[in-house]
Amino acid sequence: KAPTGSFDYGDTDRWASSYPLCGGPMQSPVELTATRTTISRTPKLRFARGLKDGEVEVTNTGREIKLKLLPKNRTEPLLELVSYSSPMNGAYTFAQMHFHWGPGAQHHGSEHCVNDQYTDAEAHFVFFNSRYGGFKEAVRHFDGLLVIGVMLRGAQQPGGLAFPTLGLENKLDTIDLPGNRLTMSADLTYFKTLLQHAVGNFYSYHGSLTTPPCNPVVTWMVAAKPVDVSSTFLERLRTEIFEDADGTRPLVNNCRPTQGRSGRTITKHIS
Ligand code: BO1
Ligand code: ZN
Repeated sequence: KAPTGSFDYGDTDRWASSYPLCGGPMQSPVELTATRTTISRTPKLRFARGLKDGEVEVTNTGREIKLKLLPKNRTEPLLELVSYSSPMNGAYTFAQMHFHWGPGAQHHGSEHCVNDQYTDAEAHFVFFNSRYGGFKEAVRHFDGLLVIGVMLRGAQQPGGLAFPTLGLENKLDTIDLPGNRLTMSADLTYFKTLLQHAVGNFYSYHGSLTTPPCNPVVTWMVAAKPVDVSSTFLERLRTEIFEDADGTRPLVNNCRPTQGRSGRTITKHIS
């Protein structure tokens, strides 16, 4: 048995031998298509608490780049999303955001596939159900987590709604190796705009964490439309961020292949 926390993207079919849940039903990601999909008119989602200026902690975990918000007063969630209709049916508190990306060129880097399209990368905004008070307790419940996925498309000159990199491109050298982290202050208002876009038209289904231990406790909401991100930024993620302490293996291809849908309902929500 592999040590806790150890898994390999070259070997996704064997995750289940160390993490049984990864071989179970209701796994993520999946292919999301407009056909064989239920359409639902969904009331606009509300943010109970919003993002303002804040301190952000950015970590190279060796698997991904992860962003956390650092609240000044730890009892106050910095971002809470509320909806009393399906698929959320409650309030969810923001935990962290991270990216998945590919090796570039002809290879995709998103985990989900929307309308037969993979994109260069995918951002995940991870929330836990506020009724469970924290992530650890939430992963023990069917309705414990909400992850909002935003498909990212590399663009020379991002137009329209572009992904906010928060000035991270000037600081990548400090998080090149796993375990490295930095704290920076950032204007987070644009994240709210992006999330507002994502929760306008989206696909939802019940799935899992896309990494071990693959708990099938995630309400997935994936934005129907991809968002642009600078292709230079993506290329720098692929070449300047490493998965090993020696800085010899670039961190690329941290995306799990799509999993069987096996009878699950996918709903397309239109606001
Ligand atoms: S994902 O959004 O399905 N790719 C995903 C996969 C794994 C996690 C989160 C989201 N992992 C968990 C860790 C916890 C940690 C939590 C919040 O993220 O297993 O230890 O507390 O950062
Ligand atoms: Zn993810």
